[in-house]
Amino acid sequence: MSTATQTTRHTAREGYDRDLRVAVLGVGMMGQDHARRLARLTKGAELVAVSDVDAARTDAVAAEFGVRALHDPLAAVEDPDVDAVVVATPGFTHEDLVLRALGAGKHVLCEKPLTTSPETSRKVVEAEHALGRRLVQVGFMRRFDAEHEQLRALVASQELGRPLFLHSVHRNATTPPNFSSEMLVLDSVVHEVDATRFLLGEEITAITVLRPGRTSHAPEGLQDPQFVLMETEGGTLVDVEVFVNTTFGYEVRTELVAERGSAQIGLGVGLVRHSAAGWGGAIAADFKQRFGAAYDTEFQRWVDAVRSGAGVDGPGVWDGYAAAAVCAAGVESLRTGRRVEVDLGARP
Ligand code: ISE
Repeated sequence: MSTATQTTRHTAREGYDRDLRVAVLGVGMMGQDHARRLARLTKGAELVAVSDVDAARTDAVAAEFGVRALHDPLAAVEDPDVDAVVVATPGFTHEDLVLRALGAGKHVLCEKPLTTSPETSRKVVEAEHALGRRLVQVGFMRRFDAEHEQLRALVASQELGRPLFLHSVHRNATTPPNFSSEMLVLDSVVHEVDATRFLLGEEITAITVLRPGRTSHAPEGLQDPQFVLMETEGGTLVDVEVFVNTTFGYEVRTELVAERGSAQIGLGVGLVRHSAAGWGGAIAADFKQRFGAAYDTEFQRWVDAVRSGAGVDGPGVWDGYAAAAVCAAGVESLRTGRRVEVDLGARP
């Protein structure tokens, strides 16, 4: 090709015909995992920088991957040598970072929550809408899990008829320090909210959060477990047992009950061993292990979508807003003990 006709596409609007230069903001447990993924696994992406409020951690992670250490995440968002950012900082920083990224025309993959309230998430929805193009994807990784995709396809095929119930279990071995009762809803049940919307293709219209007896393994003051009941616009009832100090492992299961049959995902039936000790298999230790492949797929599809010019391939700002609205209603129900209705308002 002659020089005169050569073009290099590299704008957020048109896509990229070179590797996408990505910065990871927040390199705690999840951000480090994503930095490793981008540096070692995701095709078409180049990890170029990391940033964290903890300067020593920023320097250590930057050195591990041989990339720039940027001590101010807002500067990283506006850096001309960064095309896209992964936001893995604490939730309360997301609003500012995502709005700045939109202002700078940068692509974003934002870990959940999109922001910490429905009002601020709505602001992000409006800001992206005003730009007229999709720049923000929200990190609900379950949508990239093969079993979740299969269950969604089964529902969509209507082979089993109308969905009547989803029965879900969400169990963690332990919680990090300072995990509050509200965080069971905001941090854990938020995935069930998105999974429900994904699996059924319907909005959630009401939520009730009940307080069963507490496990003795929960830190003082933590309401663990909780029992959540959600209602969808189509009349499906969704119950979730969320129990985050089981002490032994990570379990996420969902059973669909429909008019003509039922289907279950998350049984974790990998290797089944028989020995003098009995028979059985292994339980995943945590969500990084259980959903590792889903995160890998999520990142590859996001990078492919950004490079192609599509921008987003997965949950977007509306999904982040809907999850924030249902979870805020869930926190109100946890506090009052009452059923709380959810009204998302009009979608722009
Ligand atoms: C954690 O923040 C996650 O996002 C995990 O997927 C979830 O299972 C866990 O309960 C949360 O604390």
